[in-house]
Amino acid sequence: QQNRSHSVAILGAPFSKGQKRRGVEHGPKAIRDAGLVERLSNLDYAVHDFGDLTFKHLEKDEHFMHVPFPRTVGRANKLLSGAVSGAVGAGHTCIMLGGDHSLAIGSVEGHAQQCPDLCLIWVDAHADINTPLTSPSGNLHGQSVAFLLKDLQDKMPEVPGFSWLKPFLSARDLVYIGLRDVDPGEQKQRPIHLSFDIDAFDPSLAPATGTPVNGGLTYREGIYLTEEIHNTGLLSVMDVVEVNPTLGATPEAIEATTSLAVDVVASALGQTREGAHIAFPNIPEPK
Ligand code: EXY
Ligand code: MN
Ligand code: MN
Repeated sequence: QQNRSHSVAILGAPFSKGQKRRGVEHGPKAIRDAGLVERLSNLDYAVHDFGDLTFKHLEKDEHFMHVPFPRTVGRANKLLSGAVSGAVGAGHTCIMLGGDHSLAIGSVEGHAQQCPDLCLIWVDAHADINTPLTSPSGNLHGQSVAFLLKDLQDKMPEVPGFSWLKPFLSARDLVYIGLRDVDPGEQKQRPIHLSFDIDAFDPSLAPATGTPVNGGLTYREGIYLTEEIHNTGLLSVMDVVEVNPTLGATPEAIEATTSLAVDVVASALGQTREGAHIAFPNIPEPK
């Protein structure tokens, strides 16, 4: 694929106010500590680690209906949007390390500033398409998609902190997984935004996350999916969210989750299970 010597931007977003469990703000450090930069460098990418964004917790931020921290979440996403837009505008493929999944609002919005024709692939145990009026928990990480979709505009109240955001995505810009018969003329070359919630995997593989649900993706299914996305050559931004290193029962459980996060990023960026197709110019011979 085209990606050799292509540049990758890594953007840490240590933010957890889109849900009520603390710890997911340590996701970026945990994924870096699991060796992300080295893995991508070994795939021949020029890796630019932009470090972590600094988010402000607003003191005065009353609930909106039963939604906690609306202004804090809105402001964090506005900041993230600018950072993702800047990274994509500078020509990088951008990897956003969350943090909770409310961050997809700003990540996708910033991506869309540079690539208005993007399509969105949402890999998750959850649909994250509640509105404040349908949400059982109030948590914004379960509502990200509703903020993005034009189709839901008349179902969405005005949430404080989000006046900067105009919904821009159509339901048809969200990808289906499982299509089996697509004609050549139906294929569209569009930049892909892959929003990968680690809780899409089975909890036996990704235990260190806040809302695990049994019956998730196997390792093979998850890696197959990211390999196929790499093969399109169209990956532009990827979110990896909901890794919570404080929630593993054992150090092994935490390590399993963080190294899985590194594996899906490496796979989305072209690491293949049979080897990375980096040419060996001369096979060494014994003297
Ligand atoms: N659907 C539930 C809610 O809206 O509260 C649970 C959402 C969990 C969201 C997780 C991270 O993907
Ligand atoms: Mn999610
Ligand atoms: Mn989820």
